[in-house]
Amino acid sequence: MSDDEEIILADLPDDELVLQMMDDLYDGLKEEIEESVQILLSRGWTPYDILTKALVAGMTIVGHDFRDGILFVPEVLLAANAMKGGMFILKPLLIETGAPRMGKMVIGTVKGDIHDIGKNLVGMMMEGAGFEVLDLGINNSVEKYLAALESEKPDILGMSALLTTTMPYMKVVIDTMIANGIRDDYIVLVGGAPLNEEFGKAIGADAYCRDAAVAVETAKSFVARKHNQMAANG
Ligand code: B12
Repeated sequence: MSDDEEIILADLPDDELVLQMMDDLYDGLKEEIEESVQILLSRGWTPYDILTKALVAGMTIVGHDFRDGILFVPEVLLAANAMKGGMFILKPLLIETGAPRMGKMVIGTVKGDIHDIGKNLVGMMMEGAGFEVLDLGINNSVEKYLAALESEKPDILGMSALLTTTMPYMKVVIDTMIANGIRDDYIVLVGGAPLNEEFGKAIGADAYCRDAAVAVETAKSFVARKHNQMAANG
């Protein structure tokens, strides 16, 4: 196909459309991403499959090329913006599952860190699974986390960090919770690309979750355990 010939997204079969979406995400084409998301929805794709198989998969490629110095911050910002366009369409659909209220989560990215795509995904998936989610946004200080715990009384605190320089701040938050005698009142889940299970253990979190699906499963099992304990204690 020549360059000036426009691709009609709706004419592409599913597999080609998904590949095209990865290209469009890479090029930061928000409108095309939004259109493709709508096309896949109209073809019966589940919001979850669109999110994971097209958007998250596409963002992974962007991530690799950013790491390797092929893409730079402005391009990645455009890609992130295109991804957000797609997520904005999917969010209400993911939430619309009518799942019973499972519990409440306060989630935020730690101080010094402005990455929020993964955190937003976790929040969306948690809402989709029936959790009430209060999103504190990015760049959260220990004071902001503690104030939200105090006012919202959630079951779960979720912290996100994407930088090796900001991930230690999670320990600052947990240590302050310990010092204030409130650590055990909450289930603390942590996540973000540079983290791993050992790090989660070392800083005293209840669990590290590698992705949003694991976050939902982990949250469900911890909340169930907490409710059982409460029932056993009368
Ligand atoms: C997009 C992006 C950006 C965008 C962010 C846009 C936005 N609104 O978020 C922009 C361009 C702004 C950006 C800026 C920077 N970035 Co950046 N960025 C990325 C990139 C390419 C993708 C991150 C992403 O969105 N991934 C997709 C999501 C879906 O995945 P995720 O975040 O990992 O989240 C999943 C899991 O980790 C988990 N999870 C995440 N959070 C949580 C929380 C909880 C509670 C749970 C349970 C689970 C969980 O579930 C999520 C969903 O499945 C990564 C590369 C990478 N491979 O991660 C670099 C990366 C994180 N960035 C990096 C860097 C260096 C920077 C900058 C310092 C660059 C600069 N020189 O200015 C700045 C930092 C600014 C700051 N102070 O924060 C480095 C970090 C390296 C390091 N060792 O610390 C990376 C790894 C790229 C690289 N290899 O060099 N970045």
